[in-house]
Amino acid sequence: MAKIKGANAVLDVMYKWGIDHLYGFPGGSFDSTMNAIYEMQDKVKFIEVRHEEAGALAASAEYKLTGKLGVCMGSAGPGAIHLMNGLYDAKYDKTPMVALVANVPTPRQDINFFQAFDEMPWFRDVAVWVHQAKTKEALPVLMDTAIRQAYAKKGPAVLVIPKDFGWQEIEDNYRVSASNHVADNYAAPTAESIEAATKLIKEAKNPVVYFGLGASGAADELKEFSDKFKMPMMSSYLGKGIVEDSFKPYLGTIGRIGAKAPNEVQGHTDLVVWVGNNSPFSVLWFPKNAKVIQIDVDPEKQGKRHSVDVSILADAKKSLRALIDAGEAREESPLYKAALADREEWDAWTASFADDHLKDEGRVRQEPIWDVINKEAADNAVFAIDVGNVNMDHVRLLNMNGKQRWTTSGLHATMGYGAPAAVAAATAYPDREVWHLAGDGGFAMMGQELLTLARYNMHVLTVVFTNETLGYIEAEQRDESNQPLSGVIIPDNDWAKVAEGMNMKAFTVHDKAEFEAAVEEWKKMDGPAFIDVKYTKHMAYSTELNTLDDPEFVKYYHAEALHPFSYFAEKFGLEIDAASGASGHSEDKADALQVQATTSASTPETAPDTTSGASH
Ligand SMILES: Cc1cc2nc3c(=O)[nH]c(=O)nc-3n(C[C@H](O)[C@H](O)[C@H](O)COP(=O)(O)OP(=O)(O)OC[C@H]3O[C@@H](n4cnc5c(N)ncnc54)[C@H](O)[C@@H]3O)c2cc1C
Ligand SMILES: Cc1ncc(C[n+]2csc(CCOP(=O)(O)OP(=O)(O)O)c2C)c(N)n1
Ligand SMILES: [Mg+2]
Repeated sequence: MAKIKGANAVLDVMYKWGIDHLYGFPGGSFDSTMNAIYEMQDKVKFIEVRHEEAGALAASAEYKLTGKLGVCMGSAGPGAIHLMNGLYDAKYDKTPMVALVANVPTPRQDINFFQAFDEMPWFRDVAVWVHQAKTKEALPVLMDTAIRQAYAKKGPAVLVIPKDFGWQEIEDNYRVSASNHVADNYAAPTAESIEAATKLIKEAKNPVVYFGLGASGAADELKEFSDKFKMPMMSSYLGKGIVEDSFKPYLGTIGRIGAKAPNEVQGHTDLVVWVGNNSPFSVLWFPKNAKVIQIDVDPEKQGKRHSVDVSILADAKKSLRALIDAGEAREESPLYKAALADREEWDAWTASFADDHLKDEGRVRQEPIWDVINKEAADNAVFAIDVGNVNMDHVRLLNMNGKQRWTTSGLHATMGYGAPAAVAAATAYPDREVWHLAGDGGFAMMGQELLTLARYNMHVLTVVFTNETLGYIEAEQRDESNQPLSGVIIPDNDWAKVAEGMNMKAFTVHDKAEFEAAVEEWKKMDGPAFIDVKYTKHMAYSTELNTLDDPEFVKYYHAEALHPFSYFAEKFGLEIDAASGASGHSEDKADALQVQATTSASTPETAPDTTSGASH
């Protein structure tokens, strides 16, 4: 019988699952695995990141972008701990991934040896499955199990490899279950649930669709559904990009980062068709007495965020198709007309700044920069988005076409996600353009990964929006809690010099023309480039406040051309119970709504909630 070393067997199993690379960083406890990486370099590419957290975030981003599981590694002790943030990102965004963690040789594990820890308890909270091999023969079996567990439970699986087992030989007769892996195949809806939902759709006055990432395979059905039943559509943030932004009835994302129309429209519906969406902020939205048809494949999600009248425990695509086929076409409702007009005005207002680039104390505004990104990004570009105001700019200003891909750290929302995600994007899609977009604070957290982008000559454009502040938190301190700004300053830096020092062509730009020229330079290049945009320090329009009746608000946001929602309501004959706009909510209110949403069996007869934003 042929023999194979334990660590080689682990990589061999991975390879047989179709995974030909992993992200990592060596350590003494990983000597046997590093040796396997060396010996198997023809099959498995080792992408050497500069921080284990970056490797873990890259592995998480890889599945989010491609649907294929990513693998990362961290050596015993500090290397293992550094993985944690990436593992939590995967846990909260329901992302399959495998982390290989080293441990010191078995005889040294219980004697307080250098970097010897009982690592299993560390990972128990975050991992969907965690196991340390007790025999060398178990290694390939456990790797096969880790991959199956990660896919099945949609989260990170952790395999701890004692160093000595990695060196030792085992018989090369283990079985790999890769060929038995089947893609998710969720149920079709029951006839009863479709009948009940169709009745609600027929009876509703002002129905809307609210979809999320669970609808990602159902873009055509969403559009057909919206068109047939004349429902405006809104999404969670992770729902962005499923339906192209140019589809007018898709208003965008609800929440603090979203645009004005979706935040206003949500407060005036009487029926929500809630599709594959578990947005944590949604407990704050929609009238409490609005009826809900919820389509989700996970029974635990049914009724979690709002009281539900018809639960459809089934796949989004199949359910929407069944509803389209079963229902009668509807006329445009007053809310539908008001919604589209509200969006149109917002689009025109946004576009009006596209060339008005130095309005804010001589620094370039968001719109001109994103106008260039919209024009220059390839039709199949991939966007790696960090965490901060960049999420707001991305969701409001990037016109995605349905073919482009993007990723961020959704629920865990960790700063520093962008650079590792760019590494993953460039690895998974070497022939596509990758745009890494980050604030100065987020970039400073994981900026060392420019070294990785440069070393592997990845065609990634890193754009850093330098506003010299942790803007997302600055806006929250000012708008939400009205407190003095505290701890938000980031001293300005010559970020381009930093990037040049990391072997990258770099530019500093101050206006639209300079930005455009720098982007075009990069597009002609083969590898990475870096642009430091000296960006506006002025915060983007606050949908959280949205107090268009306040002259100070209007002046600060240059919002003279915008109307409050009541204007559109009146114009299209929509009866509204309360003026929409200001949120004025608190976390306490969110908690109260959560309790209401998860405990009420019947729909409470209470006044509509007019909350517009989300306090994060
Ligand atoms: C700085 C920052 C600010 C943010 N602000 C906002 C905000 O203002 N608004 C906002 O919405 N989000 C915001 N987010 C993102 C937020 O934290 C969540 O990550 C996001 O809302 C979750 O989106 P989701 O529910 O669509 O995805 P997920 O959490 O992945 O949920 C998907 C749902 O779909 C279901 N599903 C899966 N497959 C199917 C299928 N085939 N058919 C049917 N159902 C299926 C799942 O069971 C699940 O319930 C922000 C993130 C950041 C980083
Ligand atoms: C690791 C981590 N620490 C803190 C936060 C809280 N947080 C969210 S956004 C943000 C500010 C982001 O600042 P920057 O990257 O400069 O972007 P800006 O909002 O200024 O565009 C902070 C501190 C976080 N999400 N992740
Ligand atoms: Mg900043």
